[in-house]
Amino acid sequence: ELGGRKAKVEKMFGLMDEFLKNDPISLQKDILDHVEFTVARSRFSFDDFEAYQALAHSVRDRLIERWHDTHQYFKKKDPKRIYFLSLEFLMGRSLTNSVTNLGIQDQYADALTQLGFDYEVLAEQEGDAALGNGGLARFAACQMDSLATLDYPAWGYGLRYQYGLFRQIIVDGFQHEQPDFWLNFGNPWEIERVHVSYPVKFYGTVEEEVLNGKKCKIWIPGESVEAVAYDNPIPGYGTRNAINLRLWAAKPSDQYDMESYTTGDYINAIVNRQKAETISNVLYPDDRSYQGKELRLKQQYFFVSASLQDIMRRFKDLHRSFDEFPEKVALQINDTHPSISIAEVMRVLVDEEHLDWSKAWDIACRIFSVTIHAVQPEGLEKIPVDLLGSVLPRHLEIIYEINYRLMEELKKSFGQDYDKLSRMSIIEEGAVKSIRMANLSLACCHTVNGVSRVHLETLKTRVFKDYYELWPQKFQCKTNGVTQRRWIVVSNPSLCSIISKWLGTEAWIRNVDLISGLREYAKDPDLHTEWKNMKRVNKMRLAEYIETLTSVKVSLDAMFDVQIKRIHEYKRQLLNMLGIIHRYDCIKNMDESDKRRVVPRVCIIGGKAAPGYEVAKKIIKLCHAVADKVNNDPDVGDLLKVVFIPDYNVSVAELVIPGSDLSQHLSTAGHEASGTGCMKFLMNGCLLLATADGSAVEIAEEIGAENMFLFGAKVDEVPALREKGTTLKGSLQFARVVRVRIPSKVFPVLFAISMQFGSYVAARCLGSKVFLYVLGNVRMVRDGYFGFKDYFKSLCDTVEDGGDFYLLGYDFASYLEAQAAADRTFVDQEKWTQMSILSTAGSGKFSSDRTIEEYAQQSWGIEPCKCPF
Ligand code: GL9
Repeated sequence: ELGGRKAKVEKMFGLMDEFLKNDPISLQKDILDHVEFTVARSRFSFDDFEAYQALAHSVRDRLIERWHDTHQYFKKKDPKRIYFLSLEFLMGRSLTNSVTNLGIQDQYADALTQLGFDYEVLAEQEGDAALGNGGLARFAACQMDSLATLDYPAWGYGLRYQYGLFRQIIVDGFQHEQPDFWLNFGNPWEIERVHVSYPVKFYGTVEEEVLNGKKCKIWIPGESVEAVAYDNPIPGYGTRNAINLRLWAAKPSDQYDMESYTTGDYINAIVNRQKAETISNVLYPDDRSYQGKELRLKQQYFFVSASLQDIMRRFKDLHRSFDEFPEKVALQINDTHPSISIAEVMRVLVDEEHLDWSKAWDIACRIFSVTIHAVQPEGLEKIPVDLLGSVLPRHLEIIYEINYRLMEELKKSFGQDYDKLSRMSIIEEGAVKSIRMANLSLACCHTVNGVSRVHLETLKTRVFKDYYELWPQKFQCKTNGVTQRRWIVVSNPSLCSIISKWLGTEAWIRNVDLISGLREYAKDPDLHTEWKNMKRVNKMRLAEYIETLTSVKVSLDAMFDVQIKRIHEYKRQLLNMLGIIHRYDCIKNMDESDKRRVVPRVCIIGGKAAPGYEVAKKIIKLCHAVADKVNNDPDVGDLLKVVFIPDYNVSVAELVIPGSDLSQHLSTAGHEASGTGCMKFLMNGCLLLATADGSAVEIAEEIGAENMFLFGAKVDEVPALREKGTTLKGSLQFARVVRVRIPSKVFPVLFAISMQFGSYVAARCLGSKVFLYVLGNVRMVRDGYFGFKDYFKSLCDTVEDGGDFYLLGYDFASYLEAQAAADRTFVDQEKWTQMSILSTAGSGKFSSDRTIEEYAQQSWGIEPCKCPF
């Protein structure tokens, strides 16, 4: 009977078109079908949002088609697969990215025009999928794009949060958080897989059992929650491959609370069942400090357990023995968040598959690799032993066993060096006994990756020094990258055409090294004209956006100077603010002839502060307080505008980055593991003003330090500067701005003297005059010049009384110099444009395609598996 059905289906297929058609008529028909049958509106009456939904569904059909073929092909070829485990993916919008990667954007635009719709308008209807906090999560999304494009047999696994990262709204200049219930209007980009579901267990006890005369442990769980798969196809560019990002949602399981049913408490049993869903409800919005939260641990184990069941099922479909597991499976742990998977693999192999411990451990060590995204040891996750023991009792035992064996091995190398042993132990003793998840990863993973060269160095010499000395070969540098598909092709189509035109090919979209070919034309006046026009049009779009959101009108002739990223003390948005205050103060002190020489600026800041991060929230308020004063000061006019862009997210970045002239990356050296925003700006030809930190060091090598504005203390100078305890305190007695004319030869002497007395002096030429500034800007904030005196006090203390841990005082002078250099260069538009072209031309290394190739070859040992067209 089965055979008969197969024959009928094959006959049917013979009648169908081989693939969905992509000519404008077929697309229109498909869109209208979806209006009528998916969105269930009349094809004679539907609005923009409904049109977007229908459009999205027609794209989704095309994605599914490729996605099926890809997975069938993977199944047939059975290559080694990479499974990318990440608690966060920041996908943003999918529509334009999908049609671009499918190569049918023009056809869709035509089809819609013929239906009387504008593609751009419909694309704006889509909300952002913000299932992540920031850089780490967006990097995961860029990597998925590269994995698909480079035809790697890859799967992403994560959590399908119902609430993404909070929406930021600004009320009177203060940040407020609102829930992001992003699934409210449906999500056409996912496919619900009701049949792909696995039970995930929690709590309970561990018991001993005798099996075939051997003692074994079994876990008797106390709670079971069902994990249901939602698949998100990820199309590659210029290939038929579309890979899968599988996100898990928690659903109550029938076995959730058997007890209450049997005792007849029906209503309570149902209410309790519902609690299961809370596991995947909400993304933790603090990017670093969620230590010790039970729900967080449950989220981690929930997605890890479901993913591993899925991976093992797929493996067992084709293979009998786990001996082959490492030849078929590579598991990538994105930061320490999914590292409980190491204990889970051991539990499954030992308790369920009955492998010997050492055999199981050997397998685990061959499949896992980890990437660390943090710099500070405090950023590494620790789980209190009591918590782990209650939620995952068997896993705690397993971790103890791993640690016991590790310590025995270490004793062979280090003898009785108990200090070292206790530093390297997976278990941290102390007031709260905890599991160090990073050490668990280090003990097991064959590769430990840093995200930039500077970062790897920090891992080797500070954070994981002991481990590095023991296993140097494990440590590798994989400098981050971003996908040029989203960050140029999708978000800056005019730049994309210029690049393709001048290179005479679109091949750079898949092979980004070719982009260096632009260097040859860096001085070409025709290219300059096109480049400047492109920038101006993008600035216009951004200016309109700014005006709609903030009612501030900005001049297109001004330099658009941008700092967008999470608000963090180490990222030093406060340094930017002090620079702006300083600029404002200078302008206020100028006469008309001086003013004519000032380069007008629009200072744009955007970013979210973690809801519980008070200092960061004060910085946001300061931006607004300064903006209020500056933007309404008739003495200033267009010379300076300050704009805070609310609710920064991926889509906002796609709009802002192409429209900016200068971007700021101000982290205190040694604090930004990599930074990826800077790479997006670089690709878009925005000049960088940056400290020598994270990936900026490598950017300088690629484009030449002379093509960016570098400033500030170097990584290896920072500890000594902190030691000296330099603070801003000394400078407070001084006036705000002292205007004197002095010959520039005297500057170094003045700097030296001022350092002696613990104050900071900056000198700068503006117009015909030389100014000598003594840093008193903090004092202006403290004295209430911008209002909210009491509120800002503690913020001022962080730089004045708090020891200035992030060295704002020390770096201020060189920051101002870098800013002055940017001003001087901007006046020379030819020079600026040339530097801008050289930035884009030098951005090739910072494609996530390069990053993924390095991971594939050096860590995962996987080969491309290209689905034939
Ligand atoms: C981060 C680092 O801080 C960044 O420097 C790095 O570029 C990215 C990606 O590797 O990872 N680690 C981290 O926790 N975040 C990062 O951005 N924070 C967020 O994702 C909010």
